[in-house]
Formats: sequence, structure tokens, C-alpha cells
Amino acid sequence: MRTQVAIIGAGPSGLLLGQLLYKAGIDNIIIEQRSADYVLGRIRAGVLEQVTVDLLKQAGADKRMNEEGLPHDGIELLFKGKRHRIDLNGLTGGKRVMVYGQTEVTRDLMEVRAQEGLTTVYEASHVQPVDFESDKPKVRYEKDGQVHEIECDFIAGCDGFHGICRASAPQDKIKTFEKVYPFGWLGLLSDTPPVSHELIYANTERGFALCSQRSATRSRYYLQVPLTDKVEDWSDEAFWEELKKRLDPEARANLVTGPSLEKSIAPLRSFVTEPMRFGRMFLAGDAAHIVPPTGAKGLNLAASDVGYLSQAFAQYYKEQSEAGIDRYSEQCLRRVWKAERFSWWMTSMLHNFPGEGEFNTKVQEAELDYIVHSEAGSTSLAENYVGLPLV
Ligand code: RFL
Ligand code: PHB
Repeated sequence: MRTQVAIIGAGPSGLLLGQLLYKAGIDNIIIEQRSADYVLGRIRAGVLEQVTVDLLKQAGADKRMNEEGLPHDGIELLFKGKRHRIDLNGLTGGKRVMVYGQTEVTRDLMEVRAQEGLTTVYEASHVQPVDFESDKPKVRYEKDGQVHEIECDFIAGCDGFHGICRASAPQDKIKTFEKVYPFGWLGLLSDTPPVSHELIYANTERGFALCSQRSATRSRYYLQVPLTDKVEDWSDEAFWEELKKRLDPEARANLVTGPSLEKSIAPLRSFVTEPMRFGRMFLAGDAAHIVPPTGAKGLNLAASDVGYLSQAFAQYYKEQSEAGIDRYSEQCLRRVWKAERFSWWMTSMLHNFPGEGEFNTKVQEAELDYIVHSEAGSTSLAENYVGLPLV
């Protein structure tokens, strides 16, 4: 088999890249180690920046998002028992975010890909990028007991944090930067109406909490938990009781509880790989970088990476120019580091850090007080939250 771009991984970055390339007339094949249902079973991000919304439109996968997604003009910060609204729209000259789940984005991209008859190999094992430092790269994999090889011009490593692409990069050419946080997020999805019409980010003495949503009838809530907690330790009742304790009286009174549809714990980590290109292999999305979810940036960074990458490949094929692919890594990393900074800052300001003591709590409260009462402070938060412009 031969294609122009072989994409490893059918998460949001691989699927979006495939569709953007197809729209630019560039042939591609996606190779994914899991089944389509498994990929759809992962409940993750929920907030899309305008840049991501625009790319989904360009990919032709925006119809259902336009009908069912929830545009949000603000968020609320809860600290010292009171909520304060950040007017995202007013502070950014009219920008907003779209609340639409990663599961739905993935489903929409899978559907358009199937409609166009494009090839995705699911349940491939032993996937391996080969010879990417030559001009004849290949992707090798096994399926149904047989070894297959795809010859290509380029490999896109869209295979997430635990993928094979970053692991296959020459170790003397790669540098990584990492920060691991001493807690995780326990998430719960339920068919209950959201507690409030906007997202609530809560700093409390019992730890961080987030009230998010997927629709008028489906909610997503998160609690900061110690890394030692196991999901089995948390009954639905225990989750709701703890969430109530982390809310203000009005939200507590409005909270509708119900059985969980999904419950999972995710550790929090900041991680960056430099560079994001190794010969003819390009890393994109979680394969190259991870942010803690507090800034809602992971999925959005994955989208902007593949936006840049699809432009770079289009320039290569249409104008026979390598300028775009040569610039890719540096262009992405400028945006990545700003999102890393914002996500680290939101995480630092909103969570309870074990062992940091009361001084830290007082500084967090002072910072939150400054942010909500200073136009400069709230504008800085708002412009980062809605997403910095592409450069
Ligand atoms: P993904 O989604 O991990 O997809 C990678 C795909 O590659 C496949 N794969 C391989 N395929 C072939 N061969 C191999 N050797 C392979 N190894 C892996 C995997 O099966 C998978 O299908 O990465 P992608 O596409 O870069 O997308 C990134 C986003 O998924 C990620 O940034 C966000 O979900 C991060 N994130 C969140 N981001 C937000 O913006 N807001 C959130 O609320 C939010 N919550 C989360 C999250 C990530 C979580 N993780 C990683 C556990 C909550 C969780 C629990
Ligand atoms: C979510 O809805 O899953 C979500 C929203 C905002 C975040 C993180 C997660 O910052």
C-alpha cells in the first residue's frame, strides 16, 4: 500500500488531520491500534476554542456541533464561598467558546471520514514508524496475523501520550520537559441538568471542583482527589456528597444528582517534547505535549497542531515548498508553551497543594480576588481561555 501521509492514531488529532488533508486533495491512511468503539468510549475534553470550531468547519465536520453545541460567553470562579463571573465575551471583543464533547467531535469526524470512503485501519497491532529519517518512510503494522507495510511521503504521529511515534524518535535528538502534580481529577458524567448555565471552577479548602456540562440534560463534574484514590473507592453517593461540600449554597441547592454514566480518575501532568519533527515524522497533539485539564487546552492544542501541519503539507504538495514543514515545530511550540503556562497557572491557582500550607492558600485567594476585580487580570484569563490567535 502507498499513500502521501500515513497517520498513526485515530483520536481527534489524527481524524481532524485526515479530514483537513483530504479537503486539500492529499491522500492519507489512518492506522489505529484500538477499535472505533473503544476510541468513542473515552470521555475527555468539553470546551472548544473558536480556532478549533473553525478547523472543524474547514474539515466539513461542523454540522451537528452547530446544532447541538452550546456557545458560552463566560465562566465562573468560586472561591471563599462566592462565585464571580468572568465575562469572556465582553473582555475579548466578542469571542466565546463552544461546549461540545470530545466524544461528539470524534464521532462527527469518524462519520465524515466514512462518508468520503477514506481508509482507517482499526485494531492494528505492533504499529511502527520506520525509516522516517530517509525520504522513503513507512508504517509497519500487524492485522489479522499478517504484517502490512504502508509506504508514504510523511508520517504524522497522532498517537497520544503513550504512543509509539515519540518513543521511536532518536533519543539523542529529543528533549522533554515535565511536571507531575500530586493529585488527580475524578470525573463523573450523568444524565442530569447542569447545576448552572456556565462552567464553575471552584477553589475550596477541600480541594478543586469543576462543574461542566455536555447539554441541557447531561452534566460533567470533576473533583480533585489524591493520587492514591481508586475509582472503586468512590460510590456515586460519595461523589455527590463531596461535590456539594465544594459548592456555594445556591449551587448546592440547585444540584441535581443521579446515577453516573461514566466515572474515571485522570492524573494531572504538564509535558512538552522538543522538537516536534524528526525527519519525515511529525508529532501532533498529546503525542507531543500534555497539559493539566484546568485550562481546557489539550484538545484545542491538538487541533491547532494539525491545522498548522495540514497547511505545511498543502504547501509542500501545491507549491513544492518545504518552508511550512521546516517551520512546523517552532510554530507549534510557541503556542504550546503559552498554553502550558496558562494551564499550569490555572492549576496552581485553583487546587489544594498538599504540604504547601496556609500561606499558599492566602496567596491563591489574593490572586483570585485580583483576577476577578481587575480588568487587566480578568482580561488576561479571558483571552487565554478563549484561545490565543494563531500566528
Ligand atoms: P488521543 O486522544 O490520546 O488519541 C491518540 C490515539 O492514538 C492511538 N494510539 C495508537 N495507534 C496506533 N499505534 C499505536 N502504537 C498507538 N498508540 C496510541 C490511541 O488508541 C488513540 O486513539 O490523542 P490526540 O488525538 O492527540 O487528542 C488529544 C486529546 O485527546 C487530549 O488532549 C484531551 O482529551 C486532553 N484532556 C482534556 N483536554 C481538554 O482540553 N479538556 C479536558 O477536559 C480534558 N480532559 C483529557 C481529559 C485527557 C484525559 N486523558 C488523557 C486520560 C481527561 C482525560 C481523562
Ligand atoms: C469538560 O467538560 O470535560 C471540561 C471542561 C473544562 C475543563 C476541563 C474539562 O477545563
